[in-house]
Amino acid sequence: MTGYTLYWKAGSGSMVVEAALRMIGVAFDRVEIRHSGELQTPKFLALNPAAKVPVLVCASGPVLAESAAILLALDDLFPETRLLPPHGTPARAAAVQWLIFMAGNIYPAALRYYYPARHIARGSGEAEAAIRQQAAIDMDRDFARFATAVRGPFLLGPTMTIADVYAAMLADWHEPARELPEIAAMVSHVLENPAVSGAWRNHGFGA
Ligand SMILES: N[C@@H](CCC(=O)N[C@@H](CS)C(=O)NCC(=O)O)C(=O)O
Repeated sequence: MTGYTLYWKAGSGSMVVEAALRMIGVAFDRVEIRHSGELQTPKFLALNPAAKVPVLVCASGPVLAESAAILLALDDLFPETRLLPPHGTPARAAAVQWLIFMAGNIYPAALRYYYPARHIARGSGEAEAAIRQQAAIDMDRDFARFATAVRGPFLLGPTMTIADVYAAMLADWHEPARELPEIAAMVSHVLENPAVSGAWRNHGFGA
């Protein structure tokens, strides 16, 4: 047993956490969630009552959920990896701002797009189609906002941060985002990193 256990699901947001762990180079165990029912077991709900992956269990005690929060915690634990720029710098503030923007806007829109029935009390085919349509519009708008901030090829210029990996992950869920030149260039550069491409393949991204 290692110091970290990642609960992960193919195609899910646990990809960016696995990429971060691989970038850090720390050993970790992996527990695969194969279907949503496994998230509803008492054992899993004790880890994350929200019944969602990713979850990162640290042998030292903490159980972490919420993708952006896990990445910030890993950056605090392993600052030498530079998942994010150093504390107190304007570059870090910008990277964290966009990381939170994506986690708070684009990720939830992707969930509305793929699981519209979960976002309406009494669904109908028409209502769910409307939710999907609006979610796609929201993602188009928010990726366009993000793209204007990208210096190229990465958000902050020549140096990749975990915010770029997060953006690439979300873009894999929303094909129109990859038509934006800034995002297309970012995704291809992000995938040149072997740690990221390993996690990407493991999670079945790019299929
Ligand atoms: N805000 C959460 C969202 C996590 C989330 O919604 N994860 C999805 C997979 S991408 C999930 O576990 N859904 C439950 C399910 O598939 O039943 C985060 O950033 O970690």
